[in-house]
Amino acid sequence: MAERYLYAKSKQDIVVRYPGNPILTKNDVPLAAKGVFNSGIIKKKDGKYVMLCRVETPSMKQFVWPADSVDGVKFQLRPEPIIMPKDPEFLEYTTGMYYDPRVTEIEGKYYIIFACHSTHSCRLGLLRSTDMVDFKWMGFISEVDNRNGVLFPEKINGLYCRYDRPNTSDGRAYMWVSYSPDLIHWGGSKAVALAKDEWGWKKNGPGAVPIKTDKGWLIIYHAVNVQCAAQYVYHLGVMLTDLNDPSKIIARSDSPILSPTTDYELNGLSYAVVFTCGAVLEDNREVKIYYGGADTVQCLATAKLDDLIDACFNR
Ligand code: BMA
Repeated sequence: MAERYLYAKSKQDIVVRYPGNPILTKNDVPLAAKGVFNSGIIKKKDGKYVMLCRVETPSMKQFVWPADSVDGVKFQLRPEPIIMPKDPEFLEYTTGMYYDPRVTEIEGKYYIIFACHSTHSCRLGLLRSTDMVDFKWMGFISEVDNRNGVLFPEKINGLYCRYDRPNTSDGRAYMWVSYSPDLIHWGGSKAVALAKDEWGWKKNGPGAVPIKTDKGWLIIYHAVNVQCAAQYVYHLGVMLTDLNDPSKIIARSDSPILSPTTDYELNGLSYAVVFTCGAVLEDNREVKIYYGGADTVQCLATAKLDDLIDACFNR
């Protein structure tokens, strides 16, 4: 038991919180907001970062709001959020709740998967952009009760690949992989990672866009345990999957790499949440992990890529 605790402690130490956290709060949003969190991120070829922020207003309206940065730390929200599609398919479905965007660059184009709510529960929607300024609606890409869609940055065996998190009838949820020839029609679905660890027995789901390494795809995911009968606690974990078959787990950390412990992770619109929608691998092999704290503020932490890989092997 003592050994296990020491393990967890050392793993959490490999992820270093940015001392100036949170990097964005509701005060940075150009309208009355309750929170800004769970933001997707992309570092473009020109070295500039664009974050797609989840902004929530006091009346529970949600916006996907771009923010720019030259250093990946200081972000400035643009004057306007992304104008959501006028497409009849979209308008008929949505209740104005869309959130948790993930941005993936594939073959020079940017694709954004986000969760979209309606009376039929949650589905995944897809936007495309060539410049991270204009965004084009591509359609819904899942049935209902599915969220946390994340695209891989390249095709695998000639097909686009994604992880997502459909709910299961027992009230639990875990990561699945699916494939598509055109990003719209998906199949070949397979469960990847069952929710099983003590700190993630209730649910797990993809977080950041997978990072390609010579040891496999590095997956930074969220994992949930329930404390005191009703309290969900969201952690981050890491695993490595096979480069040609992302349903095969090569190695998986047996303890979280980040758990809610600071005030801005424990206290907010929700209690005890760290939740990532994006990470950036820098040239010096530092990984910037962007994460929401307590469903209220946007935070940043860093880790060395090699430490994250070692964590997967429980080294
Ligand atoms: C998940 C998602 C996230 C949220 C998290 C914690 O299911 O809905 O948007 O951050 O719950 O509340």
